Amino acid sequence: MTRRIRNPWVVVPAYNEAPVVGSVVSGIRHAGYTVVVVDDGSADRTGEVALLAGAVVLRHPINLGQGAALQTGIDYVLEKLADALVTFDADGQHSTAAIAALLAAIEQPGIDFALGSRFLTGATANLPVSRRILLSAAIWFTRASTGLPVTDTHNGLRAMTARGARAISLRQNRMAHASEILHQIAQSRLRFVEVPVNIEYSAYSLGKGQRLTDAMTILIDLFARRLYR
Ligand SMILES: Nc1nc2c(ncn2[C@@H]2O[C@H](COP(=O)(O)OP(=O)(O)O)[C@@H](O)[C@H]2O)c(=O)[nH]1
Ligand SMILES: [Mg+2]
Repeated sequence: MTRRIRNPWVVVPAYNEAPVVGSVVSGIRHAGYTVVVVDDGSADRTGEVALLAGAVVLRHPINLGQGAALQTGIDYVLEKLADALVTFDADGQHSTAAIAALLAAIEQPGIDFALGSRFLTGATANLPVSRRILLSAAIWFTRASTGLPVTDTHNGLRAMTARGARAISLRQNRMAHASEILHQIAQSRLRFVEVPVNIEYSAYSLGKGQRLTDAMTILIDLFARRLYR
């Protein structure tokens, strides 16, 4: 028997995404979902654009990083009695079709997390070679340190039940929160599945995605993990 999700929310962290966040929000709204955008201290009109497109908008007065933006969104939707949530990037890289697939995965009994993967059969991973190399290293480290047999680690597209969300408490800044989530999933002993998702690498997203310095930060954070365990 499957569980029935009644009140799913889509949580969108956004930092200076005014050119694209409007179409991202309206795509999610058209797919039938309630969405909260966490405007992470943007210097542009991200918050206004998201609001006009039909999102609930929360604002950080200063930029706190993607992990903090996600945690603000997670706390908010739990207060709104969401029974599930999907995390979704604001930069147009994610496809709204994935939302239903991820939610269907956590409707399976005993599954509290569905993690988007670019590297499962069914996904087309058209990512640039430099990203692929970077990700391979991150995936290798994360598998080794969490013991979770994941095929993708730094993918912002995921779903979790409210119970799963309550087991997550992000403290890592910048992009290191992606591996932090996996560590907390491992610690929670709740079950996860991976779901194939396609990620679009547009000129826009490549222009502002993670850079090599972020990758170094991720690797250093992975090594320093004992600090917060
Ligand atoms: N880079 C960055 N992204 C943030 C921040 N806060 C929120 N975000 C959002 O997090 C999402 C993922 O960021 P992105 O740079 O595209 O990462 P990538 O696609 O994993 O390389 C986007 O929707 C951003 O708008 C921040 O401080 N820095
Ligand atoms: Mg991106």
